[in-house]
Amino acid sequence: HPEQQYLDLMHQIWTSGSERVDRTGIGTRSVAGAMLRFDLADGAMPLLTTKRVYWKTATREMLWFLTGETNIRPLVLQGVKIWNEWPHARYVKATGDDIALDDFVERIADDEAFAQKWGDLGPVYGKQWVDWPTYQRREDGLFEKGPGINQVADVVESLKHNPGSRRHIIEGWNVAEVDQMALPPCHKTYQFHVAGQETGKRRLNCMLYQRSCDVALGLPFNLWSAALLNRMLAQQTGLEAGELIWMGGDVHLYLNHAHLIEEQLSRTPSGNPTLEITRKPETIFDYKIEDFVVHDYAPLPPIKAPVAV
Ligand code: UFP
Repeated sequence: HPEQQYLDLMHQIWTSGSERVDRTGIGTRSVAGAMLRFDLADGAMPLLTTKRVYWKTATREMLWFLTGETNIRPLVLQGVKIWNEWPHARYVKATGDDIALDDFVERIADDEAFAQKWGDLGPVYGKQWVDWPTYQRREDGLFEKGPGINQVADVVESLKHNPGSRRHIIEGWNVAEVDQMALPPCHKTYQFHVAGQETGKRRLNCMLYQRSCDVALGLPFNLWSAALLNRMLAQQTGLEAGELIWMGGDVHLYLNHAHLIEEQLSRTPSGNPTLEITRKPETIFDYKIEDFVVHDYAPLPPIKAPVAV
């Protein structure tokens, strides 16, 4: 079963990873460098079955990236909670107001001005993907802001018109801006590759380089999202989905996820869930959550664990 790769990686890190103190203070076991490969043919998706993965949440996040939005409010209004901890922590630190997370999030939902001030994550994925900043030199020698670069739209164009290119890249790691981001990008580089040009059955492969990976909580989402992005791009460019090749840099398990890890490693994958996209939207930016239907997904129950902030 393709999911066995994930479980093997988890097992390997847990049994032989090097233990270290990390930024969050929780501690991890970690390995350097790992690779997973998933065939996406016929609708197949890397959607874990050994615990329920909330693929709709991950899909809403992906659609939010594609809008270029970096404020958590649109996610909050859809009930997506995954980014809430960061603005909350920032608010508590900046104001000394010891507001509970739930109350903070309610305020983000109810008070647009408050959300504008405190709900933004800085120039994270969405901003870099569709509006990477540029600078132009004016006649007087000073620099002014130039038009942003939409990397996603550019990749759609290059896949259509120059499929053999080795430059189909979406990059999140803007060196000049990482220090303004609530969290520097983890899934930082996507590269696309069109195979099978000679056979007429052309497939779109996606390689993702993830610099830092929480294997228990982050990776199930990151795999789904990368495969999803590949499917949408394939649909938009008239290609079949090929393979997802995931590469991790610092690939780790948090020490306070022991119960999750032990439970999940005792479980067996089952079935092969598939994704159906029910409509072909006009552009890569026009997908709606209703366009996605998952078939044959009968996972084992979710396993809760705290996210390291
Ligand atoms: N992390 C992921 N995937 C994500 C995401 C975060 O695994 O999509 F946003 C994890 C990796 C790491 C932490 O445990 O969040 C980020 O911390 P750092 O920036 O110190 O690597």
